[in-house]
Amino acid sequence: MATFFPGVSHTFSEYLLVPGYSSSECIPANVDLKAPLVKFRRGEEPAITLNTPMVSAIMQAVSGPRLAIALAQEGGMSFIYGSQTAEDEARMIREVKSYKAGVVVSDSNLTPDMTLAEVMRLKEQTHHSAMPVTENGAPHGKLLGIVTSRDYRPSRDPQDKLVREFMTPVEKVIVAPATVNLSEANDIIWENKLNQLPIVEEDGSLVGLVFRKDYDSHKSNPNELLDASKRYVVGAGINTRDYAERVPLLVEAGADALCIDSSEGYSEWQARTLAWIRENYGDSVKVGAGNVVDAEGFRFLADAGADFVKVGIGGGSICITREQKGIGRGQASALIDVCEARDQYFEETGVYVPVCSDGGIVYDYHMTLALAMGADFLMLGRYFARFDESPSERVTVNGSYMKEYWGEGSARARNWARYDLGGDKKLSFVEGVDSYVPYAGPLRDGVQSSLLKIRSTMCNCGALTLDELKEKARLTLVSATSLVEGGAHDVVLKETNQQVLFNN
Ligand code: RVP
Repeated sequence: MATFFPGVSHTFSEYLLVPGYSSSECIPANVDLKAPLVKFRRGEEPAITLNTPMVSAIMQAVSGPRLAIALAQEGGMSFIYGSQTAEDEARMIREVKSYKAGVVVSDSNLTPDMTLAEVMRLKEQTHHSAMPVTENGAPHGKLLGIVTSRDYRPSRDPQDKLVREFMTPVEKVIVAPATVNLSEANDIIWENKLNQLPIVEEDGSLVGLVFRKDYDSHKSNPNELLDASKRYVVGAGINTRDYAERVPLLVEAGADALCIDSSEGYSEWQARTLAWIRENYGDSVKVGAGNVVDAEGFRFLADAGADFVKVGIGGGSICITREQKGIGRGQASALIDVCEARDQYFEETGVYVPVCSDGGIVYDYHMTLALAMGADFLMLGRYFARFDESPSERVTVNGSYMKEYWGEGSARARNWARYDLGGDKKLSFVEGVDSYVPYAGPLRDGVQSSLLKIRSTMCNCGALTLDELKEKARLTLVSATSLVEGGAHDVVLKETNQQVLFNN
């Protein structure tokens, strides 16, 4: 006879936190959001601790190098998507690891043969007023000059005027060598009254640009997540098929942690992948596994050697696995069950295996709920896809700014290796959709606003750390009618409010 899980399976929106006593110490500024990323023994420290308990989803529409850098600056971590060649994924890891804080790799590069009309079009797309000119237009090509808005008059100059005719040639540009540090670069900027300073290698190839405005923002990244060599921390997705070729390239590129990306992780494929990594790298390579939705799945992966375990099947905003296959579980119930199993495992073995709640976070308060239910950190897709730094272009749909967001199981992603039933396209069917999400501006503003809400709710629960939140949180299930009571009701909303609610 089949096993029936007791009770109903619930999700985040069905819960609320009941406030507890908060002392005068409990103010958002005193809240510490540090969280373990990987397993550790009782009394020891984890090898990687997040400063912000957020990681970005292993997805083409979410985790590219630009978002990885922006998120590490806020204390979280990205897992670069694995649904690309191992070489391309390793290149993205290298891009994050070699990123010099404050040095921007330009995404609007010109060639000398481009016309003023093309420059204007690029400027409109990227909003960048300073554009380097390189030999072949590549971000790290040989620097030939620079174009800023002082170099042309858009309404007077002919539209077919060539960049080579109006750029400031490299001989007249103040540049700094790649060995310069950020503080020295800043001094050069100030002494010469520059807005930007190109950094070049000895052979003249462009490393990137330091902008006057960015120096100050770098100085104000007190939360940034750095490795021992002061490089940004970044992770990478892997699958259960080509790990023998992919893992060495990612490790070589400097990935700080790996994560098996799969829709369902309670499988022999995952155990084999973990075993291979342990045989070849011992504990030096950190690797998470998943996804599971119950205690049995957790224990299987913890015993198999996972450094963290990811929870969630079918709760992702773009995910239709539950509709297509009828597998999954309400995210809150799955999470509560797995976190209980983690605590029991810790009791028994003295090894704490962190749990990541993956998918289904819609409102900021869902983040606090997930952390209160026991999650050590959260994986978010839709949330990060909305920001400037996600890989997709911003588009206008029905008069509103949107970003594109598609599932790794959608036809668009072509990520058949994510499904462990042989990784063969012929054996697969779509489990995800292609969609738009409302554009939400720079990651930094969005994350800081979400963290403020988390901190403030934690204070209402009398918790100054995530461990305290887990211990002190008091959760209650809510009825469908009290859900209605919780939103604005029985009033006619003005448009300004609707915009605020829409952008949440
Ligand atoms: P969300 O944050 O709700 O957008 O969910 C993101 C998560 O959804 C991912 O981390 C992953 O677990 C899951 N996902 C990604 N692609 C698909 C799919 O195509 N079904 N699901």
